Amino acid sequence: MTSHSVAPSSADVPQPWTPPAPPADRSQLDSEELYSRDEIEALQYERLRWTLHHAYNNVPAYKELYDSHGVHPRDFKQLSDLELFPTIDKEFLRAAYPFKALAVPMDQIRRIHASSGTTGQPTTVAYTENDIEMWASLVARCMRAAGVKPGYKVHNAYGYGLFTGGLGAHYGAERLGCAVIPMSGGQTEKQVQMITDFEPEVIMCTPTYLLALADGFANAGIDPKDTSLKVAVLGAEPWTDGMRQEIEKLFDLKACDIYGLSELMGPGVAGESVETQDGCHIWEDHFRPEIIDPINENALGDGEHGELVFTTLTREALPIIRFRTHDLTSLEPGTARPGHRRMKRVTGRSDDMIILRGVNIFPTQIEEIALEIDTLSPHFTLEIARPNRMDELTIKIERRETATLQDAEAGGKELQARIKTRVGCSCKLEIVEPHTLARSSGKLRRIYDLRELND
Ligand code: DLL
Repeated sequence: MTSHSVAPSSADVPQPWTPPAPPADRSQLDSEELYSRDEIEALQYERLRWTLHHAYNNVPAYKELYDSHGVHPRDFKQLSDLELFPTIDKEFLRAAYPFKALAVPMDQIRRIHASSGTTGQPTTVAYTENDIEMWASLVARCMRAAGVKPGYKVHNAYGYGLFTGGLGAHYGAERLGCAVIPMSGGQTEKQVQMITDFEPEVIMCTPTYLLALADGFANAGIDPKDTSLKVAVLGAEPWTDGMRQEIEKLFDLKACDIYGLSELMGPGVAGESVETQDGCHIWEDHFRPEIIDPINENALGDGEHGELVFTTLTREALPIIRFRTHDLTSLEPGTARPGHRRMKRVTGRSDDMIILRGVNIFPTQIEEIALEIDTLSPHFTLEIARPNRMDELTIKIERRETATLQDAEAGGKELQARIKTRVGCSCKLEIVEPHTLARSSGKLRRIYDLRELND
């Protein structure tokens, strides 16, 4: 039997994080948001020591992993020593399914979610009371940074249920002092009605679902610009600045990014500030990010593009140490919150990348280029097929309603040419009529791999 304890065994190791009471004025920043880089790193050091001991003492899988690599939490003497500890990935959590990675006994668990499992068997995500409080306060931070104010009404169209999006956003909005409308995903006509009747200032959903909602408004004869919405807090899938401009123009609102993943907590690991709109600040008082080369795992410096790896600093139920996210991005100095580093927009997941005759392609690259061409819409899919033993990529893209087919075809040629020069691959193109491609109901699937059908 493992003896579980949230407090570490060695007297020399710092105590776990305890949540502060919510401030009387909820529009105020948390004090940690204003910490300097030095203060953040000092806090990270203390919290990492706690996390390493907590995981080693209470989760046999971490103990086995570290013992087999000949490392011990005592070896952590400065921040850079984190690299001594091996990385983990989804496999580590799958092997511990359902509850073997928990570092506290079940009577301290208050919530259990599961990761979406789109890439295989689901993994468990569990929270203590403090974990839920931390999560709510970080989502509230992201919302406040995005321009949401206490007293606003929030239409929450992230999916409720095992997915962390719905309940994560919900608790954050309440924590900020907002009135939440727990709409969940889907039922677009109903969403249009609720937004029209309840007049929320804020919408939270995936960027592609907001595009689907714009269609829903148009079908109801309503210009999305005439809705009450002023702020959109969008995430859960990669999107581009071109998409932000599209959405801001369509709805006449400000759109900010929110990033997170279930394994770490859910939404709210990082959030974008409306003043700068220059990428998400990672809340480094609770998460320590690193960037590594996805092939050889070598550490990469700030500004270098690679795979994002995260360590939780305060999570009690499920401490996560050096988790490989497969998300590709870079770390940049903080701006609106100078002590916390920013992450550039995620270009994509390494497992969402199309490799076409040796060239790596992400849907975000296509999105960025398509949105530069004013006869083409943001609605497209990518089909990969192997008709004659050679991989072929076909982009199906809807013309804009305002463009003729002829103009859209000229735009399509331009798209192919720009993809050739900027991404380095040739592709086929099909212009399709408006409203013919499937719309998003949450995370949008853009890639259809038909190669197995051709083999
Ligand atoms: O998608 C959590 C979330 C919910 C984030 C609502 C933001 C808003 P998972 O289902 O575990 O959790 O998926 C996590 O989604 O590793 C990224 O690949 C992708 N992702 C999430 N947010 C962003 C974003 C939620 N803002 C995976 N930009 C992550 C790009 C994102 N990709």
